[in-house]
Amino acid sequence: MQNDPRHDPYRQIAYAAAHADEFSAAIAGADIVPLLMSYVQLTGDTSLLDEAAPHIKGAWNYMQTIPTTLQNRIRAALVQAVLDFAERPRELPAEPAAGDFKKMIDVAVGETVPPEYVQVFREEMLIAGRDARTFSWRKRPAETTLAAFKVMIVGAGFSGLAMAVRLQEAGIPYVIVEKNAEVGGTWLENNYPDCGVDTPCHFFSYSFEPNPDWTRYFAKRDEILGYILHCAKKYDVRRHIRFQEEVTAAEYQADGTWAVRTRRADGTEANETVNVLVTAVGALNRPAIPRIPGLKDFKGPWFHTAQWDSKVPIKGRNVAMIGTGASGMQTGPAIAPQVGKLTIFQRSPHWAMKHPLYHQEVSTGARWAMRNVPYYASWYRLTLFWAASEAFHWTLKIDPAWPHPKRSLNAMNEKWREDLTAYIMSKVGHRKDLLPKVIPDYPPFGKRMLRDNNWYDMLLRDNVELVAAHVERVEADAVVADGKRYPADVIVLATGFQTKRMLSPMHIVGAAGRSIRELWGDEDPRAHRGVTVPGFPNFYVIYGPNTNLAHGGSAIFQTECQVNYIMKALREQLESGWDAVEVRQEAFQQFNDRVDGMLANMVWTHPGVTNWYKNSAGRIALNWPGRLVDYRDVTAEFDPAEYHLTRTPQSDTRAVARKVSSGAP
Ligand code: N01
Repeated sequence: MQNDPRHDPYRQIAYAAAHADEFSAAIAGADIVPLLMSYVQLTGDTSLLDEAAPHIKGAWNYMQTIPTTLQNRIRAALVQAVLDFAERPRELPAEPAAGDFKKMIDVAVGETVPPEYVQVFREEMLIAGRDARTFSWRKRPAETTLAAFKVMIVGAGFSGLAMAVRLQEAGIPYVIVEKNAEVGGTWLENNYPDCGVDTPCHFFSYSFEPNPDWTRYFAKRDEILGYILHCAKKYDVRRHIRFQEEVTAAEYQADGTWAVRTRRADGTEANETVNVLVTAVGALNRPAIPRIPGLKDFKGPWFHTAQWDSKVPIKGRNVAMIGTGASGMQTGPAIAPQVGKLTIFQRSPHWAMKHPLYHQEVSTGARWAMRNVPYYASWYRLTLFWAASEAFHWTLKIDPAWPHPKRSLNAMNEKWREDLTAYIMSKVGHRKDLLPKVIPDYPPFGKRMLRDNNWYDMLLRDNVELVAAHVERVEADAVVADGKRYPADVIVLATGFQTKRMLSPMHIVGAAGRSIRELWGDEDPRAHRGVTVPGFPNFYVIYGPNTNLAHGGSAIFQTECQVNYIMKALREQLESGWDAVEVRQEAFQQFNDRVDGMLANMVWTHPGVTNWYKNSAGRIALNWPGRLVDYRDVTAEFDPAEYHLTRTPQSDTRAVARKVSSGAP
């Protein structure tokens, strides 16, 4: 990852200079703010920055009004700077001077960001093609120590692969056990019509593997899966993956190892011993199939969006779709033009916003710039980091003095409500029958904010009916809601995932013989820093409790934070020769008290809201309450004082090593 030639500014300069006409033509269609930052970083000349600053009002690329004449000057100055560097090669500064960097960030996003962002942006941006998160040993263990150690990762989705990449970098042996026949996790499994991401994908990608070739700002499933496949191949992870094998159980052993039981697709079972178990199974992995009476007796096909059956014909048929979350928002508008009738059953409406880039393709000029203009892709990613999360996190906090606590949280949230309502009115305002069904009564962001995928336009179609009523039962050929029968040939369940029964159905048993289910129950998972659990030594969870981002941001950022933390824990273990690393109860408690305190005034706890983050006691078990930069801080360092670090009494490391390498239970 270090010094990847694709992001090497020297290579980019040489290429751009050698293709000067192409360069000028391409950047005419690229975004002006990252071009400006490229120029400033290349030259150190901040004069154009000062001129442009008053015209940049926000971090999305459509939030700038830089006059054309100034834009032309910026583009010309950049071309000149690149040609000049190519003609008189010299050393580029590793990164902008400290004061300039902060100033550049502020101008790029159109507001003054708190100083703590400088460090996180440095890590995110791959400045000068350098991966700031590269793993390094303080005192590299002996090769024999490393060779005798083994980590098992459960799952080869985004998280499992990120973990694998870093383990590989450190030279720590590992295996990935993956239940599917291919990598990709949720992005492999979910293949419903129009499935895609609602986080801008230049940010929804690994920091160490920027993809200059995204064809859309919000990519669809096949392109995302293609990216994951590319990463698995490029980082040579595939040979460590055992496909079509599922971890069914894992039990911690007195010698500090985990005895893991797996089941292969052919039904055979195997046992294996490893030193460390890392679960990377995601939270949106096990479909939630609602217990609707009669569903099993429905005579037509029915399936969950995450198990879309493309062999089932839907053309011209009566399709009933239950659920109107992110999956339904994409599926419904995609299938409505094909089906005979689409009846949508909505339990509660979601807020959905229009995003100018949601349906747009990335211009060829911008793609050229991502690949060939030094620093462009990094600065573009930085603006997204801000725009898609940090810029508005503060607006999700409940203002205790706010006079309209039922419908909104604070003045800014009320403004969101007004704007979103106006948008809905602009779409379906003339349909008095629809309006009361589609305007939520809870504050915006209480459930995950959706991007309008032509949902409201779809509702206006003659062959679409929105039923805002309780689904009572399913009959052989119909769905019954509030006493009325709605004929159906096919039922689509867009009903989400079993998010709170985390790590289910794996049976994971910790040090005192206590299972994770006994500890967490069905809906109250908790972990230290989202990653470690008392009583479960040498065990790490990625996308664990209270790590989900519900306001925006990128789940991959969170994953990289967790991987960084786990790597530092492993470093401590391997450099110091500990057999067991187990979080202390007090540290865990303190962290969880802090998280619960932070959550107490966040929108998801609002009493009028139901969402997949909240358990029946009202506790938010899934979400990280803070900003991304806060989670980065929480996971930046591994503090040994928070852990019991032990050598087991029977610590004959050679015996353990023999056991691990033989795989014996
Ligand atoms: O699931 P959901 P999802 N009877 O839980 C309804 C990510 N994602 O798969 O809101 C009737 O949000 C339920 O009703 P209610 C993203 O993080 C991202 O759509 O509980 N209805 C709701 O309408 C997202 O948040 C993308 O009242 C029932 C729906 O089913 C997460 O995945 C795309 C019901 C479930 O919505 C989950 O999204 C897809 C019942 N018995 C997913 N049970 C993008 O990036 C449930 N519902 C674009």
